[in-house]
Amino acid sequence: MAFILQKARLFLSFFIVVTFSQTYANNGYDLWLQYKKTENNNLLSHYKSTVKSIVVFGTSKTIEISARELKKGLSGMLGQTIPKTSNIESDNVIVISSLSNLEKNFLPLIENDFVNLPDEGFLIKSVKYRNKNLTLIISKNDIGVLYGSFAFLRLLQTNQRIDNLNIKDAPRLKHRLLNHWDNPDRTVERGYAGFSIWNWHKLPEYIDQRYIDYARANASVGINGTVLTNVNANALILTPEYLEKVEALANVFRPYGIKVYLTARFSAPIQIGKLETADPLDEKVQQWWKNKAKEIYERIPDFGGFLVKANSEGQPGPQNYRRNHVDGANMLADAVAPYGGIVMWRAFVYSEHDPTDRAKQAYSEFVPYDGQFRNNVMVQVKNGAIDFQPREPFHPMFGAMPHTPLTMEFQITQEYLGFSTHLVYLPKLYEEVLQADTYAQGKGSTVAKVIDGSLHNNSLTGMAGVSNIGNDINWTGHHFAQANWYGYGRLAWNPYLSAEKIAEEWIRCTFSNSEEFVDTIKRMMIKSRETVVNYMTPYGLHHIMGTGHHYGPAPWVSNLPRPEWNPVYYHKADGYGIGFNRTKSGSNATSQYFPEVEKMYDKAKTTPEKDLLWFHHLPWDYKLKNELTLWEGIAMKYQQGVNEVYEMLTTWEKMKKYIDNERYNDVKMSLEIQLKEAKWWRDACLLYFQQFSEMPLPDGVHAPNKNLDYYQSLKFPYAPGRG
Ligand code: GCV
Repeated sequence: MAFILQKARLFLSFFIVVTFSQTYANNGYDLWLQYKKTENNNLLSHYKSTVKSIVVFGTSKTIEISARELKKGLSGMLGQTIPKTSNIESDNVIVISSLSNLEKNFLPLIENDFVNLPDEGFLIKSVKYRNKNLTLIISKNDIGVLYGSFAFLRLLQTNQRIDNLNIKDAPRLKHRLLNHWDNPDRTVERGYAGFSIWNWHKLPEYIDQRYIDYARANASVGINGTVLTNVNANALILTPEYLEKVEALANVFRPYGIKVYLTARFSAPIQIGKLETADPLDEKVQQWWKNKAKEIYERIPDFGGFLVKANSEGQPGPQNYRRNHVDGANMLADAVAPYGGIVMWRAFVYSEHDPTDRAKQAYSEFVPYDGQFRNNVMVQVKNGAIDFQPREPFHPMFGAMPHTPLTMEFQITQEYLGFSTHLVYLPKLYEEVLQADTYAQGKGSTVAKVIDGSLHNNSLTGMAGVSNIGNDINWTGHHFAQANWYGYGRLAWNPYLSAEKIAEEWIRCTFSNSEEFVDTIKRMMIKSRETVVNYMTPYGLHHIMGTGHHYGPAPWVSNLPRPEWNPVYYHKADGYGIGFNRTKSGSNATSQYFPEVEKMYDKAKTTPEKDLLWFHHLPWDYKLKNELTLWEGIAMKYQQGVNEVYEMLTTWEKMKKYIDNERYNDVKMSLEIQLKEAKWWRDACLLYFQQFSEMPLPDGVHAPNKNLDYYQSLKFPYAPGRG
């Protein structure tokens, strides 16, 4: 009897452990590819009756991966194994194939759909064939099949019906890249999710499963390139020892449609090539780069090209040799051109020797070169003219270089937005920039149209996202930061998608399809970007964070050697008021915009209030649209930001029943940190600015319980992300 009881107990505890871990443990490693069994019974039976097996044409690795993904995803979501079969006569089959491998009989069913379908595009179509119901996932080339498979799975993940499908989709941008600011020692500049996922020491022999999972996750949202190394570059990566490691990664990524790119340190010919100069007009230097490109392409025939940060923040560049950006970019472009490679030359430049407004410098330096770059050069421009602030007006370079392909650089890692402890849904920020109207060719000339090439008829198009990925188990440090990786990828695929639609997709794929949960969390995510602006930099304030690490508020900093490194340079608070005058009577940065935009920004009354202090220095008693004085408005926004974080926390708590314990607790702890830090921003900034406004805090704004000295004394020598 005792024996039986013991057995029963053992069984029971096994059962509890299994059930518990399946239901409640989720460390987030699977990202948005959770593939949980469909909970809605009607949909489940619809899926089961529509999908019985998978037929695969083609044998490439990409096709194999597509078939494996479909099998995994469908089996998970249908709760039963979906087999591969070779019988095309069966009913309710998913057929995957590229056009060239497709069984001839199917061609008449889809041929017309392929007119004008770009290379990586795909078709998902429900058809009748010999009285049988089939779903075709067909593409021009194999990678489109993988994209189509993920798109099909997403339909089930987001609880949509899968009969009567006729979906045609293709990426709007050609180069959809992640930029890793990862160093050879595995530190990540501005990385807040652990160390770099590239284990250079163990490469090329040791292929971490993470590399494969990374490629899979990227392919699932259409990312097709990755710059492995930091733009603050180390020439070592171009040595044979490291290129062998890069080659190993390229081999892993290739079947997922992902090309590798490297950052090129401009002084590499000196550092690793033993030349005396890196002058781009020196023939030996040019030959060195040509040889280097040949060496790389011999190893990696589909190598994407180089990303370069030159003459910026201490990086070497052509100006060290009295040459210019065109000379530097074109030299590298010539080296990779024979192999189809590209050069992404960054426009993030500003100089301590240039006394003009930092916000004007990139435009002034680059726009005169329009049309002079080789046709395999893209100029990579950050979304705003300063540096990935919680809010910046769009960069005036967009629209201003009609003869030069511009690629958009967004930051996914949250350097200025609370690292990986603050819940901030960034696609809202990306959308705001992409939808901004440059007026370059009249009304409707959005930034999205500049970067997708439609405005100026460019075919070389792209988007770069500074990665937030590290070796944390959940990849991005915060579970909700995964949504920023996901959302970036979706917008790089189609910059016209709405942030709201993307949020909804992500929530359904990552957490739950329960309508209450989806609606509530979507609202929370959509609002979260404005919330961080409210408690950090309301009304267009910017660059008032801590020095170096950029952690927390420090609007008081004024002692750094370069003027434009100091927060006081940006907010200019004084007894009269606050804000940076960038109008005609100030730095005249507004003149870099097209006339309609310039006119709007040149007057405080026509400037959207969200950008007010970016462009105007206004008195503390300036009347806002809501009748509050500027001082009151600023104080109220800081308080509102804090209140909104508190709301996020309570919202999350209310949603507990929909979430596994592990992710619930992780996010809750981060929200508690976010709340603490939002209060810190509010109190430190208001105490500091109050010295100038000399006005009382309005009703409803919480009085700080520490003094300014306390906030000014805080030091964070070990804040993460210093690289
Ligand atoms: C990689 C900012 C960041 C730097 C970054 C730089 C850039 O200045 O603080 O860490 O350097 O932008 O984008 O090059």
